This record gives sequence, C-alpha cells and structure tokens, in this order.
Amino acid sequence: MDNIQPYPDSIFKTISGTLKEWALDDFEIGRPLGKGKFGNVYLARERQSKFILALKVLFKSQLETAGVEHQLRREVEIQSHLRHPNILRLYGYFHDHSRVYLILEYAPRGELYKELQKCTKFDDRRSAKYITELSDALLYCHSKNVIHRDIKPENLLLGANGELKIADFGWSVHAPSSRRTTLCGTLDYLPPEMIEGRMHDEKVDLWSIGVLCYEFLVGKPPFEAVTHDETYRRIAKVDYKCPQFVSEGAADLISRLLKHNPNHRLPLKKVLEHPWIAENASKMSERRGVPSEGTTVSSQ
Ligand code: N15
Repeated sequence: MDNIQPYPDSIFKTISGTLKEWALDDFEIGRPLGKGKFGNVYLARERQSKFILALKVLFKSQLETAGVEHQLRREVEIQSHLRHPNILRLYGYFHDHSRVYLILEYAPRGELYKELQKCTKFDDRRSAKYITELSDALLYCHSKNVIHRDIKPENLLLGANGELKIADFGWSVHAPSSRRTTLCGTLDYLPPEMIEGRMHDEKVDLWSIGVLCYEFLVGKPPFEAVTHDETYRRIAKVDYKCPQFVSEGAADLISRLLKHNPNHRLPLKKVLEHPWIAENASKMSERRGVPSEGTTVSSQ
C-alpha cells in the first residue's frame, strides 16, 4: 500500500501487474463521434478487454502550426488527474509519427445540446438535476484549483443513465454542428469580468451555472443577441429577464448567480442547498435519473 505511485497518463497497470503503453493497434475503430479543428473523435474498442471508449485523434502538424502543444500537454495533465462521475474521464494517451491520441470515456447518450434542441427546453426537475451534477463536479474541480471557464451545452455529454458529464472540448474541438458560429466563438457564457478582460477566478463558473440554468429552462441563453457587441453590452449590464413561465424558485437561483460582482454570487455549496434545487433534484433521483415523462422502459 505504501509504494503506490501515480502512473504517467500513457501507462496503465494491467491485470498481470505489468506496465503497458498503448498503441493504435490495441483498438478497433468505429464510427466518428465528432469532428474538430485538430482532428476527430471516434468510437473505439480496446481489443483485449472489449472496453468501449472514445478515441480522439489530433494531428501533430496542426498542433505545431497552431502552437498549442504546450497547452495540450497542460490540459492532458489536468484532465487525467480528475476523477468524478460528472467529469468525462481521460484514461490515457499515446502518439505516433503524425498523431496524438487521447483515450477518453465514451458517453453513450451523446451531446446535451442536441437533447436541448430536441426538447427546446427542459422542465424544472431535469434542469435541477443537471445543475446539481454540474455544481457537484465544479465543487470537486475548485477543490483542486481547476477552473473550467468554458461551460456551455456544447461541452456537456450524457452518460448511460442520463447523467451529465463535463467534457471540456476547450480550445481544440468544436462539434461539427455548432449552433452559434460567430467568428471568434460565443460570448454568451462568459461573465462581465472575463469579457472586460479583468482578473477572474473560480467564481466565473458560478456565472456560467446561472447562464446554463436559464438556458435549460428557457431554451436560449439569457444575453443572446444578434450581434457580438449587443451580447457584450447585455452581459456588462446584466441585462436579462426571465420569462413568466420560469418558476419563482428557478428565477431566484438564476438571479443569485448572475451577479456582476463575483463576490456576490451564490457559492456552489449554497447552490446545492437552494430550495428550488432541493425540491426538484431529489424528485429526479427517486426516479433513478431517468429524465423522461410517462413510461419508463425497464433497464438491462
Ligand atoms: C486537451 C485534452 C486533455 C482535453 C481532453 N478532453 C477532450 O478532448 C474533450 N473531448 C471530448 N473532445 C472530444 C470529446 C468527446 C468525447 C466527444 C464526443 C464523445 C466523447 N465521449 N463520448 C462521446 C460521444 N458519445 C456520443 C454518443 C452519441 C452521439 C455522439 C457522441 N459523442
């Protein structure tokens, strides 16, 4: 028990106790799951264990040209040490002459933004469940001094039981069918201190939770506007309004998160204790996380 050391990310301990480095040959490659700037993500299966995963392939030439190798290294380092049910696992990585491969957790229920597009908006129970899972994951990240900064529906996947998984597509990958294709990405989820280029800390994530809670319930983010400049202006003035159909409790939580002053935002622990969350998220878990109305198909 006393000689357990953290292994480098690319090396796994096998059942026989030997160390193993992965290679492309160890995997069967399936359908593409997404396309990105530096490469694609594929469904894959590890030959020996038959373990299903997502294999992300990045081209070294493109990483070099963009000068993001250092950033990739840092992100791999951070991501590989995070262990939380609501954070997509990075199991390891390897590389060959031309490519870097990231061995990622496969999220069977796919992308959350597609689900939101399909449903237009989510009800209170489902929204509260996602906000709970998100807050729980971020509480864990913040305890490790990791700030996410870029939480938006496009960065969220769904596990086998419909549970939310933060999959930080970060700087490198954008889903092929990105909803907002403004030239330099969307401002919608960024807090005033970030768009104004001021100092920011982990409280940026509290703002993002407020934005997401609004978007889950309304179907579009609170500061959405035709132009980049108009979104900027609306964020800086915290200019948003909850539609009438948003419940009082939800509107209260959103208003406690969308505060211009980061120090006035409701901390994550208080988010989890908020009456609207307590009331709605628990009803969800009694239903074992199945986020649909009506009949429940028996599992397994
Ligand atoms: C810099 C590096 C350390 C960051 C590591 N994290 C990522 O690269 C983030 N990332 C995750 N980039 C791509 C993915 C990704 C993982 C994309 C899609 C999936 C994935 N796991 N599972 C999917 C997935 N499952 C699906 C099911 C149905 C339809 C689409 C699906 N995509």
